[in-house]
Amino acid sequence: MSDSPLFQALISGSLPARPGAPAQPSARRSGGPRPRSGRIPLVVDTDTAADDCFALLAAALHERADLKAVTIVAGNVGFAQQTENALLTLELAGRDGDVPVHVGAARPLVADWVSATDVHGEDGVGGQRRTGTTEVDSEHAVDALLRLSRAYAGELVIVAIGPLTNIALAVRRDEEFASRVREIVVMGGSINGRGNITPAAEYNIYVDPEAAAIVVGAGFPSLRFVPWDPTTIRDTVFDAGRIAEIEALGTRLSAFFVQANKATFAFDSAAGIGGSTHPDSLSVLVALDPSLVEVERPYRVGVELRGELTRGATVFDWRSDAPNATAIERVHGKAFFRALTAILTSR
Ligand SMILES: [Ca+2]
Repeated sequence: MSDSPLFQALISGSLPARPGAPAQPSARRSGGPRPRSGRIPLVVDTDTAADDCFALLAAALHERADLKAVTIVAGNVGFAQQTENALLTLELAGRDGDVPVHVGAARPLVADWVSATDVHGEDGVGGQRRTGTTEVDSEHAVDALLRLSRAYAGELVIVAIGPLTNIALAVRRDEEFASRVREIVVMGGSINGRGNITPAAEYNIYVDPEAAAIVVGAGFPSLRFVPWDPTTIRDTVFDAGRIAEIEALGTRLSAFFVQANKATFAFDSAAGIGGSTHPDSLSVLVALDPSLVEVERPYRVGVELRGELTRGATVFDWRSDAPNATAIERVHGKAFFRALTAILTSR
């Protein structure tokens, strides 16, 4: 499908949007973050390893972000290690003890946990360890999500960059939860049918497809997907030249980035991608800066739960008259690189 003229026209933006879709592909479907106070109340739900860390740096340090909490979900690497990685990242950002870390679901709803240590290394941070002793908050991640959705009703933005277990549990705990969230940006799925953990499924959705199915059916006022393919592996690849640019920044955060990114860079390069990919940090930055988005279209998203070969695949129905989400199909890659390097330059 990805080689078809129709699909190529669609992803290149040369195809007119279908009737009823926004006239401009990059037009926002609904009320995105337009912060009244200039800063967006934000929660990042994360399986913290590698690019999750850089996403947390952006959330902790970007001038438009008011990071209220980090919530941890089962995913990339060992659960306790992910929590350590989040605390390490906040320490490096100078935000440990300031931004609470809440531990959430330590396994998917139904499926067995599947790690991504082959991609990100055993610990996901290249052996780096924190020096501080800040502890996690005693409140469960799902309770924190529900509380913050009430405290910032109509304003809260959630960026979900791991499997969707915590978000689905919040949806099931409180039927009004989704309606109180201004926007949720989900890193997951692919709009061209190409997965990364299986031929058909992207990792975050594959690990907990039942949770993903709950989230796409929850009625969030604005649900935006940052897909793996093609967006991430076309627009956010950092090749060796870009990694060298980051290393040359000479900051503590740039050194952290280079070390934490090494395993992913090696894996993705061996997979023929041409460098490391940064879907999680992209997800945070598009939530904060709409100008990074070049093409975004409405879809009705479904999740395959039973397919013999396709469990965990996302189906982006481009023909539906009842979209439940948008997909960010193309971003300004150079501007994204500049935005992330600005974060890495700041400390
Ligand atoms: Ca992640």
